[in-house]
Amino acid sequence: MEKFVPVAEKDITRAIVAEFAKQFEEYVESDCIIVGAGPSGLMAGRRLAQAGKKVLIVERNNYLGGGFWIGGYLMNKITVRHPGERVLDELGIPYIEVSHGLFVTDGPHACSKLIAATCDSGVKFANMTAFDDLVLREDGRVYGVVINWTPISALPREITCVDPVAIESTVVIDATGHDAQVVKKLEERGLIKTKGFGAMWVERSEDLIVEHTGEVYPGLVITGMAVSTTYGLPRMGPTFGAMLLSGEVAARVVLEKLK
Ligand code: 48F
Repeated sequence: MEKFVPVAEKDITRAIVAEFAKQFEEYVESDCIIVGAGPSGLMAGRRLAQAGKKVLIVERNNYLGGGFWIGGYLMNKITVRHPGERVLDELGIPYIEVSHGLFVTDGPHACSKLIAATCDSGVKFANMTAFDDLVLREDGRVYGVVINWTPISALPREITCVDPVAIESTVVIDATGHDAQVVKKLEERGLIKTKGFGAMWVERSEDLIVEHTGEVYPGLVITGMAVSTTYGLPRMGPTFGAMLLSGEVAARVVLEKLK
């Protein structure tokens, strides 16, 4: 059997540190920072990177994919309504049509393919990294985000006093799902008023979320369930076509702004 090449422990450590530092420094400034690696954030990132843009996705969890892994009710099945299956076709995700225009696929298969496709497009990730705040200037525009390692917030206050750092981008996308965490930072400062998502009404919600996806404040675009929370749209439950298509719309809005 072929043996592994001899490498010292210190060389492995050096490789990790050097490559992390190189990427981190490069992505201190990018075209677009997306907060949240759920289906809408991944889709937006993929479309932007496909258009040649420099994109960093900040994700507080170790795993990427948000709610796209397990779909509804911990049952590992993802539903998508027409025309969302266009994205499943593009990514080579197998699915079945259970009734006219209603498709079902396996969460792990769909999610892993979307993550891989997003990586393939050139998007970079800062996972285990939590969005903490926005970078705002007097001109009333968003210039970036303040981030910290996720474990910092889990440690007792008395043993942690770790200042966060800021990274900049021309545009920021809030793809943090129901919590709309980025938009909420504007609300805390009285710059915007969110309505909180409404009661479930799937027939209305998917179209409304895609229609309302866009710039909510200069330099800040919203996508996915953050749109629902911001505008008080009905919640949509365990169906995902609107998340994928909303991500595409967000990318189009950002590309327009980057022109
Ligand atoms: O929740 P999530 O999947 O958002 P989405 O893309 O899709 C919503 C659906 O999954 C589902 C639904 C529709 O079918 O109702 O819920 O709108 O992904 C949001 C991601 O953002 C991350 C979070 O861990 C998740 O992966 N996130 C949330 N807050 C922060 C964050 C934060 N402060 N910093 C970094 N990441």
